[in-house]
Amino acid sequence: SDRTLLLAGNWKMNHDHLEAISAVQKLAWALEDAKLDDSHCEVVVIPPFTDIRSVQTLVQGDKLWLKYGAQDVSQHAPGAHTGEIAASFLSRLGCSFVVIGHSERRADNHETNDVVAAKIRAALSAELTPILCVGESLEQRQDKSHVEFTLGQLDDSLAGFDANDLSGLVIAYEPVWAIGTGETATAADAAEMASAIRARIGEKYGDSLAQTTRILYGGSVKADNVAEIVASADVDGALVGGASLSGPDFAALCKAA
Ligand code: G2H
Repeated sequence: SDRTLLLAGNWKMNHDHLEAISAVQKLAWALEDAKLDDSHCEVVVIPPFTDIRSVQTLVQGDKLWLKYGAQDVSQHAPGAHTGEIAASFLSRLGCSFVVIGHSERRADNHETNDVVAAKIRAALSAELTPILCVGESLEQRQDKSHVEFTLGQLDDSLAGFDANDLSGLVIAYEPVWAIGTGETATAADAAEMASAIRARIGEKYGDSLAQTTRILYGGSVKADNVAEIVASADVDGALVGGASLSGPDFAALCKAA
């Protein structure tokens, strides 16, 4: 496809700001050693909020080609919302992307599809690219309601938007049962859901958005399974947790993709 391969490293709650500097520096060196550049893929690191300023300083200071983003964003505009982080703050720190609706936040922080939709709206208004996460539980996979459930999450998370709003949107299909468990969906499972998601985007927003939307797979992606996963026509990259924490490991994964 014409879509640029996207490899996004979601660090989750790992690495403080000092560890972040070292991890990004090592990633940059390893990407250089592997002779990778942005003609092969887009590489994104997604650290905790407290690391972002340090990552910005390093990326801009050393003119690194990798991009960075945040793991969450407030749905609110700046104001009286204790503990929240506004989308405009993230874009001012040079963030390109923001993960929205990760299953860990849906589970731990009771994020509903309505909240996810509001966060997407906030991100878009600050010119951040949302990485919208959707995906089913093990129970839903077993009773075969996984496609219906995941497309329902997609519909509800995108309620109220039109095709113009959503240009550039990234969707990550992350089956909950494959996250951090060592269980990976098969490449065929990932391909099936990615093509169902693309078809649904096409039905609702038209073919042009369907063809430009990047769809990632996430859930225990590693250097030794990434190639098979991104070989599917509808899978445009990966959202990587554990295997993105070490710079050299993540660079190896990017090279293998
Ligand atoms: C899924 C993924 C990244 P991991 O959550 O978002 O994490 O690769 O550790 O399963």
